[in-house]
Amino acid sequence: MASPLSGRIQIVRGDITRQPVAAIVNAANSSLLGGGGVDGAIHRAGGPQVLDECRQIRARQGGCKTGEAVITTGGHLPAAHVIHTVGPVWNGGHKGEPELLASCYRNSLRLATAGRLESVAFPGISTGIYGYPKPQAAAIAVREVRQWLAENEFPKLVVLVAFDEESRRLYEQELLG
Ligand code: AR6
Repeated sequence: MASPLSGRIQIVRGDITRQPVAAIVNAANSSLLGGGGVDGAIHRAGGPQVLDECRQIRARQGGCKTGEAVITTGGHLPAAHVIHTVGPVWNGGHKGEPELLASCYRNSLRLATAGRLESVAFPGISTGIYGYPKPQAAAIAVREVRQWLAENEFPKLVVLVAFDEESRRLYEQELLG
């Protein structure tokens, strides 16, 4: 039987900067000043307004801790907002990484719910430069999104963006399993 939530979670293979959603999530670092990977791509596509708001948040609260999230405009992106969250660096898995990664998803979704945002797209937080194994990260992403959607009316839709085929397959397995 199809889960009642199945229509509210989508898997898309592609570039998160192109997603026509209310908010995209950025896999940032605690400085909030940009970096490589998806962070670099989002700042390039979003333009100076995104960085400027990140700087203002940094001046106010000193950046963003691992597991937490902040929200800015989307600048030139199709998405109106960017939710910046800081994933854990993988360090073998016994340094609180699973809990911190779960917090990234929950705190990002909390901002989306608070803003009554219709749709949010996530990249595989921590699964690039930060080295989190993709299978474990996909399991946490799907578990946290499912649980959040079961308990909240917003966002109506969560898009899990897979940058490569392996990630797409892992999300699909988790969603069907
Ligand atoms: N669209 C969707 N997914 C992407 C894109 C894209 N345009 N580009 C990369 N990915 P990473 P992290 C995938 O390294 O591991 C930055 O320097 C990528 O294949 O961007 O959380 C920050 O400033 C991978 O699966 O983020 C931090 O210092 C996933 O996005 C650090 O990297 C995340 O890869 C954060 O590392």
